[in-house]
Amino acid sequence: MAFMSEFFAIVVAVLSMRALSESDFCPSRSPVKSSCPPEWQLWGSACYRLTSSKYNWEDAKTACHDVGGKMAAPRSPEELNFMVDLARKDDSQYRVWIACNDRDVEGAWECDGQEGVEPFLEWADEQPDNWEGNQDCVAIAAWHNHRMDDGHCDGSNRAFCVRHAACAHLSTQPRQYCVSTDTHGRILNSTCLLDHSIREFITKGVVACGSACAQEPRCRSFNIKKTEDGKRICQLNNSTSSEDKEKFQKTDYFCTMYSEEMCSD
Ligand SMILES: [Ca+2]
Ligand SMILES: [Ca+2]
Repeated sequence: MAFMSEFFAIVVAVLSMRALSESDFCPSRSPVKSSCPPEWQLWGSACYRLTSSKYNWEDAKTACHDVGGKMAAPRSPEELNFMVDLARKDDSQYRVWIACNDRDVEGAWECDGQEGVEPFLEWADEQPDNWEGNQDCVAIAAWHNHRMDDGHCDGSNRAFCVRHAACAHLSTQPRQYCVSTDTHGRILNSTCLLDHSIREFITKGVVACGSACAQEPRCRSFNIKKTEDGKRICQLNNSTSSEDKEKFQKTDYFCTMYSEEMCSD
């Protein structure tokens, strides 16, 4: 019960929290703006850029990782149009890799980030043609009317990279944290973001841990872990559960995560 009363205290005093449904997406009217590092362009809640050099498809994936992102695949006509404009500004005759391929099974297209759904594919006329029986990697090209073409994976092109935008909170506003709940609004106990700790220490509770996170510029979320002897460990994380879904896991000890809201726009 002590834990619960702290939770309610935090709602009133420090952090305007909202119950969320199996997500740490926290819509809020507080002023938040998305921002991108230099050389990246903001669209929605993500940042996009082209690699500065040309690579084969596999190396292009690495090049995107090296600049802090991953190779991008558009998920909607609007996103495709944004990416086309980005490439066009740079080179009117562009041909740029996206993160789609049919290397495993010919004709079965997979796009990174679109698992479990039908991939978004806008093929150019007469594409995909698997030319010479060996075209398994997808590019968008000016020459193909700004639509998709399957190409030889060892061909050399620039690539689209994408990364999350940072949420920049206006300085007068307190930083906000959301707690994930199940569909009934119950707090998801024993679910935490693992392997992202910047530092950890024994804490009095949620308010103290939340304040420590608010004062640490790299902190994006925090875990409260209860040890067997009843101590509470505050763990400051440099990521959120939406940025690393795989590491947002059930634990076999008492653990709750509070996450900085994601930018809604
Ligand atoms: Ca193919
Ligand atoms: Ca082709």
